[in-house]
Amino acid sequence: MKEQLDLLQQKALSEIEDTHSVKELQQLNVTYLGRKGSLTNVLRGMGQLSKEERPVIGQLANQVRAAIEKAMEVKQATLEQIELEKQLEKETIDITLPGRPVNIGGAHILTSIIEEIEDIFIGLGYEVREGPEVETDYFNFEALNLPKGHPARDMQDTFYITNELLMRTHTSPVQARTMQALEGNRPVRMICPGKVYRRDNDDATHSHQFTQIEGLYVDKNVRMSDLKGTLNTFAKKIFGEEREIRLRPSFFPFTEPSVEMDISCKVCSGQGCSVCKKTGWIEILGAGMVHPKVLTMAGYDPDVYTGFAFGMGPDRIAMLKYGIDDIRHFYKNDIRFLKQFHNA
Ligand code: 2NM
Repeated sequence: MKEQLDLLQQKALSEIEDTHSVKELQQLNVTYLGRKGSLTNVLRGMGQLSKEERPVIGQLANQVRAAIEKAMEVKQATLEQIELEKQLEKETIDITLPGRPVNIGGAHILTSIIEEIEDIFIGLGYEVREGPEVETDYFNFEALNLPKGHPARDMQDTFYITNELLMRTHTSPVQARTMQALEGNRPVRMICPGKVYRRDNDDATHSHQFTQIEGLYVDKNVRMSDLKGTLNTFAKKIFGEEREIRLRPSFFPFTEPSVEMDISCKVCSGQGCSVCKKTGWIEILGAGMVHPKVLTMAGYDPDVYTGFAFGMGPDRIAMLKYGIDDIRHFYKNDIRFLKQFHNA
């Protein structure tokens, strides 16, 4: 029996030595030391031993078990170390690889152009004001000298919500609200940027929703020459110092007299090309002296206060400035279009 145990130990130690994985080692543990393992098997023969032999063999068996366990422990540590090293090698990070690009967003081109226009007028002493996109009939039309029955109030042009509520068709109601809030006894110098809505079939030059910036300057002794000087300064700042302006007579219900302003064509420098339709001039905004009725309705005495107002479309200005040929590009949110302006 002693030989049996010696043999078993030898065999076990050599097999342990030959294992290549923790899994194999666990298998050996079962084979030699398990409940149905080789060592248990040998010890089953203890019954046939004499009284004297039994403790000797028992002690030897314990030594064999201890030796096998110790060998397994050592081997297990070695194997675990090897497996860890293999895993670490497999999982190394190559810090020289290029990083993944991080896509940083940017302002929408219309936001940028609106901010640029705001900055110009802030520099001229104007404040920026905003108002609701859902407006009352009164502020969108009535207060701007567009009484009921006026053709510009046509159902065809306006998104009505109820008889009295509608989507604003321009941003001038913000100016009517501002004047009213100042109660007719303080000067006003403001611009109001924002979204406006018109019932229109979308095409390259029309959108049912677009942007507007309107401006208003009311004080004692405000004259047409102030309007011209202000808009000339604006045109040169936004389109370039070499641009000329011209004013043509026009009509708006809320101003009298009314004008439209053109800038000289940059493409052909006034020679006439397809952009300016061979005229050498490009229309960019409408303006005029605030109608006495509008001042009166807002609580200002037109014999004491006068003012000028203007309105422009940032969509159109951005299209001219950057040669964009379709207004719908602004509202599709195609990143290939938008990102062209992120360094503009
Ligand atoms: C335009 C053209 C001319 C305008 C008038 C007013 C107000 F509120 F003072 F009456 N705001 N904006 C105006 C004047 C707008 O857009 C083409």
